Amino acid sequence: RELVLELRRALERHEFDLHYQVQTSLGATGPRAAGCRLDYEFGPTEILGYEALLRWRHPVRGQVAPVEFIPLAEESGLIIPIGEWVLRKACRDAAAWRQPHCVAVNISALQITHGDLPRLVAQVLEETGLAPQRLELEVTETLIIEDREKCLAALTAIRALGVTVALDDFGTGYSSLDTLRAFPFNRIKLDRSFMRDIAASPEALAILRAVLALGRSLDMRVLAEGVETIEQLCLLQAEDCREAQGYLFGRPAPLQAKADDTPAEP
Ligand code: G
Ligand code: G
Ligand code: MN
Ligand code: NA
Repeated sequence: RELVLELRRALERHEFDLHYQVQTSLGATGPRAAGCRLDYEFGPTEILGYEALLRWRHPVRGQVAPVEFIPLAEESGLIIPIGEWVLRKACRDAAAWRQPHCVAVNISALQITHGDLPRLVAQVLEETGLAPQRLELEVTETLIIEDREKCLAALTAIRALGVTVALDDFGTGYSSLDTLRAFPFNRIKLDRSFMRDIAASPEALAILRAVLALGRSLDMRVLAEGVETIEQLCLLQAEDCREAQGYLFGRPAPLQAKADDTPAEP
């Protein structure tokens, strides 16, 4: 396809960019739901980190959505050089932030099955001077089923560097409890489909509770994705969920060179 050829050139033409979305703590000092408004004063203790999200500014088509080009990049193998660019750029950006917030980077299966990801991560950390504790890699379960053995070895080696690992989009696709048992995740990111239904659906709420309990007993943090409303935030606080991400706290946006590293609202 034509788009694949253009994707191939996009790296050298500097058409990629990273946007960042804040991940927040809902603990005692985090943002709280006060009545029906958000008590919305971020300080450094409330921000857990920022997730890096890839953006492609196509010269003619304009912004192309990741859902359109990431599958193409994966099929064509281009996700390997693109993913390397993302990792390097995210670590370089984070190393320059004035606050030592964490940065979370999404990883595709091919980067593990067809590359030496632990070596790349070690190399990029050394190059950029970013402390390993400030980097988190987000993987999905579809990645793990590609090659379970290689994935386990790679994630274990990456953890040994001091980098943390999150299971992304948990509760969709091929999630299995065995993966949680066997893999060294620091964090579970509960898929945003559960947030969408949570106020209306007793089942979604029951699943949130079960995942929070699972996280507590496996010693993994649980982050709720896709939080858009105060009502959802209230529910999370009532359930003692400690971490969240979503449009309520901030949309993915380019980072401004501000003291608090808060992305600008688009
Ligand atoms: O903003 P949002 O439309 O960015 O992202 C859509 C999807 O694209 C998400 O599932 C996200 O995980 C994925 N994605 C965004 N950036 C990257 C990236 O740098 N690498 C990979 N592999 N996936 C990404
Ligand atoms: O799959 P992953 O979780 O990495 O992808 C993050 C995706 O979720 C991005 O496309 C991002 O733009 C999107 N996203 C982030 N917060 C929200 C939200 O509150 N609501 C919805 N609908 N999408 C969100
Ligand atoms: Mn993610
Ligand atoms: Na996700």
